[in-house]
Amino acid sequence: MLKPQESETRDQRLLDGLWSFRAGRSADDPVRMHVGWVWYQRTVRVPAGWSGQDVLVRVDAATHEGRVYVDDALVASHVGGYTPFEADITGLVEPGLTFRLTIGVSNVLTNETIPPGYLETDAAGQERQAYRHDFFNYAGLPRHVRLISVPHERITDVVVATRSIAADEAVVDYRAAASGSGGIRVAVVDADGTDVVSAEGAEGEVRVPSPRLWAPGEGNLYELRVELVGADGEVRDVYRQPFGIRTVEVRGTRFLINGEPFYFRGFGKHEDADVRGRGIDDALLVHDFSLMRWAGANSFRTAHYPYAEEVLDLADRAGVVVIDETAAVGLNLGIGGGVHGAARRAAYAPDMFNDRTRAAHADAVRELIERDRNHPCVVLWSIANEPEAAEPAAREYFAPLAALARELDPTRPIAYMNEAMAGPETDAIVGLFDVIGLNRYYGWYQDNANLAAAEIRLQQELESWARHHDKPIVIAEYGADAMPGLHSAFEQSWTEEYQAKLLEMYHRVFDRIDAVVGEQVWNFADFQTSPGIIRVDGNRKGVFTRDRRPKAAAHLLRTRWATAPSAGAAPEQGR
Ligand code: BDP
Repeated sequence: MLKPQESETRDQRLLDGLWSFRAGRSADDPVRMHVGWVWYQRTVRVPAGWSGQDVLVRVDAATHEGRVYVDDALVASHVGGYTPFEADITGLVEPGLTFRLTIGVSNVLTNETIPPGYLETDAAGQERQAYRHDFFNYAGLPRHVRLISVPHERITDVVVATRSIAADEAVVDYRAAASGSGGIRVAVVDADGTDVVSAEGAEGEVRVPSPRLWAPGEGNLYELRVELVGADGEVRDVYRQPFGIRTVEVRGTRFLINGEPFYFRGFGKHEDADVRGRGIDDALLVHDFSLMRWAGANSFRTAHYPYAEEVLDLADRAGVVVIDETAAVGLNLGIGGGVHGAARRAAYAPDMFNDRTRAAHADAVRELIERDRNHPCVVLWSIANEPEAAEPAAREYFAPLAALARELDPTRPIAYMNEAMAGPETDAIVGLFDVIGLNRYYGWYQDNANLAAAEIRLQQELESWARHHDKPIVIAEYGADAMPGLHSAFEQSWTEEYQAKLLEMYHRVFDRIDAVVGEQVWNFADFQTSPGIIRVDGNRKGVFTRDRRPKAAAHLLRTRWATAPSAGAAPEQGR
């Protein structure tokens, strides 16, 4: 789905600001723990200058299900909380006049939604939303709502991908879709605004001379200017799609960007901050990126859902590498509030994660890839976080999803993030993927406050993965909770020293294992979760506090990462 933009033929208004708000049930129902529908409403005036154009309304995210009404007419409904949807409302509104825009949003999660969850009724008769993922179920409208003006005959999709690169020329494939009868014409525009090459037709290739590659730390971008031209030669629509010229490939145990081995240094993140919850905030976004740069990070993972498109736009520009994840987190009955153990029943079953769950998961994969595939920052799709992966039925569940991701995007590798209950010999699905993503907590959930034992077990396990699978390993999570200001001279969990020492121990092990091509600490910053006995006003595994102040661990990372020889190079490894 195209991100809205202004051009010679297009316009948009962000409908940000305060809307009227009502939770769907009784007024004393505390909104924070509300389960079900809430309603946002405002009056919108369609700009008078938009006459003759089609008018769309686009919701960047309605978490987790949204319904859009223009006056009394339902114009769109959508399930899936982190991907956009839009409706053509041309026939219902008039330029210069106002209409009433109402958006209903439900936060309910079931076995058949992505992410999954379930409803419980407590002893007081109160219905509660329970879920198997470790972050607060912030819901509602966390991103922009837009009113959009587009020509009636218009460009509806653009896909750009690098086929090959060489010093003197890059070959870039493109594909555009349009409504109406016009023809497509494209031009590649460089950073100075100069057309470097052009082509005609809805699909084809362009050869870019002396390309300036997008690379880790170098956010070099081009634009593909796409024009829809009528039979009369008149330009009906113009859309400018930013893109980067770069290749991604997995070869043996190496992850290559532009043919060069890349080592991921960075974080699993969250869209989370005090007061605003998951709401988009440009200042926070810029601040997070500068803190990542300060720490020497070259990458992050959009744990555990697709982030706002603006996040990826900034990563493109900053040359920050992204592992892009669906919201499929919690497809695992063996994990509860962070504590891992054997599940008592099958996860993939008609009354649990079933065919409808998989259909919702397929939608999540499709909508993620269709939204984000033009971003050069995205180098790897993560189609699930910590699903049950040892049950043989996991293979049946995941094989079609992996195939779908490959079909939608043959240019990027795919992964899922594994948790420890499915080991190198019991994981039934790892063979479907190109990269092994591991989330490991030796020294925290296992061997707490015993780093010597944790080091031995971590090393043994990573060696075993490397022995059994010829694939690159990215450690997508490792870390420990730390309460800022808590210190100890002893090996004492929850202290800042322990968090830093644990990371240091992991780094020693990573540097001994050749197949490890990345380390992403869990988490960039402390974040809110549902209340629980192992959470202290949220998860404290951040190396920054929730208000973005560094703990001791952040300084340790800066020492290791900010001195790395180049943006993408591996640290000094015992290779
Ligand atoms: C992993 C999950 C992550 C949790 C983390 C933790 O992927 O979402 O927050 O553990 O327990 O299992 O801190």
